[in-house]
Amino acid sequence: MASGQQFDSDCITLTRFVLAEQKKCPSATGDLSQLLNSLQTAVKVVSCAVRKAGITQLFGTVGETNVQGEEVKKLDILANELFINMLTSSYTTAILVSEENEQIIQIETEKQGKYIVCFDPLDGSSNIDCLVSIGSIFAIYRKDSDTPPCVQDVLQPGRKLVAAGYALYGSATMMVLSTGNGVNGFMLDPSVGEFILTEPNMTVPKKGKIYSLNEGYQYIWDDAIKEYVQAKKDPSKGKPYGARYVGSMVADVHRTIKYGGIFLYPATSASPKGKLRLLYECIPMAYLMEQAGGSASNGKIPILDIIPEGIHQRSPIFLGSKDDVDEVLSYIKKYT
Ligand code: P6P
Repeated sequence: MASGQQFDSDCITLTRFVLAEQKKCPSATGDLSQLLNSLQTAVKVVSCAVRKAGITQLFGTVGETNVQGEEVKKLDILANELFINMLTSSYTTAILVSEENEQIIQIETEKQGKYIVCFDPLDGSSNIDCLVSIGSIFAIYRKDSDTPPCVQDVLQPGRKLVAAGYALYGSATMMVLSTGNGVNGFMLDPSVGEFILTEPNMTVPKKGKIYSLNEGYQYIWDDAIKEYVQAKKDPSKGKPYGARYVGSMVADVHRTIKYGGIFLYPATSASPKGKLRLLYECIPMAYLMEQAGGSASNGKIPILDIIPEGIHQRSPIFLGSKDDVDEVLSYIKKYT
């Protein structure tokens, strides 16, 4: 929209894009468009709050811990309330699942719609106070049953997703979204308050030159991961990869889509099921990665084929360029 003093009188805003996608689908009712517009309102307010956090005393903790046993930061609370309130008042959702809430959130009958949204309202919150990029992640399913909303409605594999996306609060704020026809990136123009299509048809390179995982756990990785990571550094096995790790999944995944390579959060002896949560971290990121031409696995099967058994279930995850994911899976296969 506004670049320097130039204005694009026909720029594609996220709202326009979503409406155009809706018009491509004759059976569409507009509910998904309404849901995504409510989501982007929540993201805009979170973005504003993140950028003012230091000034408005939103840094720091509220002295509580969430269902994951992690310290809850003030921005976490605000982000969670925004997502819940904006989605509830969109009249398009029946159930919400939040990283911050132990139980599912059932929408009151008079406001119920047909969608289920699983979200991490502010992922990477341990990075808030040091100004490292953080993000929001969401996954949208259709409620298939005509029985009253219950947790069973939520436990759907990623293959049944309607849409998924994330917001990255980095040097700029960007929403990256897929509704099943590829991946598109929308940069927030804060002077206008609109998300503008700046990265159409995002595609992950087939092979990359970056590996991304927390090397602090090296001594508690499985042998396959130890051998794979060692190989990425060994000049006798080809040009060594670069190492990059932000510690915010949204930032690490966004870089992986843009530049290629692989993001790994493997199981360790300390976290035998991995750390990242299946419903609102692994599945939406795996969906986006596959839509962008990459792949995502738990080390045995594609993430999108996993049937969730619990709303806060964790999973190992290996995602990124197809060739890089295939390579790490070949190491894992050697040890099974
Ligand atoms: P570790 C942030 O806390 C998070 O949930 C993800 O955003 C990130 O990828 C991961 O945990 C970082 O975990 O164990 O490396 O600090």
